[in-house]
Amino acid sequence: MSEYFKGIGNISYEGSKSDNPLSYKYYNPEEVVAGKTMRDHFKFGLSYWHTLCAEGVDMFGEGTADKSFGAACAMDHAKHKVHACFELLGKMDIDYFCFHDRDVAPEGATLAESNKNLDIIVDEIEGAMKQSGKKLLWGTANLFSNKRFVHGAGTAPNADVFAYAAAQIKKALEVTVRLGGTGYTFWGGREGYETLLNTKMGFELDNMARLMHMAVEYGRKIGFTGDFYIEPKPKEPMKHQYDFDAATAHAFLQKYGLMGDFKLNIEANHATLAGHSFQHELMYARENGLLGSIDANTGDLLLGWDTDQFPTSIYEAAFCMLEVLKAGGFTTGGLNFDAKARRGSFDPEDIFLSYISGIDAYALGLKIAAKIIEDGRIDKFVEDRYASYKTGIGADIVSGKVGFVELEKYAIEMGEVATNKSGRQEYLESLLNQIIIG
Ligand code: XLS
Ligand code: CA
Ligand code: CA
Repeated sequence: MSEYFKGIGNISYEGSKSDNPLSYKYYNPEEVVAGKTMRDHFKFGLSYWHTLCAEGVDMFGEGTADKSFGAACAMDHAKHKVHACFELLGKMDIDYFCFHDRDVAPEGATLAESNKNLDIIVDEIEGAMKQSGKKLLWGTANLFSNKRFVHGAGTAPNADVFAYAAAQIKKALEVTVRLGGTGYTFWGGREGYETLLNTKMGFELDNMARLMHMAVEYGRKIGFTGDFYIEPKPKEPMKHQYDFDAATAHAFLQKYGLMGDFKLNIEANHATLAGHSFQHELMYARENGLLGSIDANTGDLLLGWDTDQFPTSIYEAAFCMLEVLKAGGFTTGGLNFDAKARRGSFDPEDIFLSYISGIDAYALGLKIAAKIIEDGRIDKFVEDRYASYKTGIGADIVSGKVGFVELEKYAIEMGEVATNKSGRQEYLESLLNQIIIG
């Protein structure tokens, strides 16, 4: 088997004093934090599309990174990508990967040919998985790149496109089950609209739900026991995407009776595009039992689009891991780096350096999150802030004992609200720094 990343050996934990750029400074996979090894907490995943496919093309320029892996033709290229992927997983000690059907195998002239191509490459992936012990976190179908999906897939105005999308998901589900994936993601890149002048919004949403019900029915039939995920994103490429944010996806799942089979795959960059913080989306998902998996990355606030950069902010990583710890950890999901090195970082080595930057940031984030919980002062502050609901009139409100009539009587007798306590935002922000630095 050829080696694609020659001269780069296994990346291992060398500690924070190491000056070897090709080592983990904080991620020590077997170190126990908050009762579990770091490896088990994170279930780190590699994104096939960015890592093996993206060559740094942007709207204004061609690729800068060579990801041809010395291949002669499309199918040969696909095979080389599989082995390059497993070399990276092995060298970086990453246990999981995620892919779209079209990332791994080229689209053929017909759907039957595309399926055949996929089967050939999935054989290759299955072999590499058996040999290495690496696992599939989630699978998905690319229902946004081909021009047939110009007006959407499940929400397309053309029923033939709906049928094609359904067929593609059927195959992607079969592949996910075959490879033991524990999640299946719906990211609706084209499921939205450019103008309401030509759009039946309600009908499109009904159709999206029809497609998802078909996926659940078929998936369960062929033995998929994992979770389906909706990955919210408000826009880009469409002006408006229906899975706008966690709360919108939640309302959709409830309306169409899909709760139970679906959870959410929360991506940091999509949260900020929706005008939320990453933590907001994660907290919303956790508090509603919907925290399924995470696409870890970051945007750039000055650019304002979906730049899918590797995350290096330890604050963001800490807030994220705080939600994961409070949720009791991942079940089917994990932490997939849906991220790519910048266009200017085009050396093969940059793939390693960028994963190291994200993985180390999350290792620090986990440790900070565990410290926040162990310290307990922030959680206690929040508990105390709502203490008035534990006794007296507050307890009566929560238990449903009182309504407007009783509350009016209470308010009249009370006169004015006697005390309102400070929210102490600045104190909490500096306490957080104190907990981090110690
Ligand atoms: C694009 C999305 C996509 C999904 C999978 O913005 O992040 O890559 O994660 O289809
Ligand atoms: Ca994503
Ligand atoms: Ca993204």
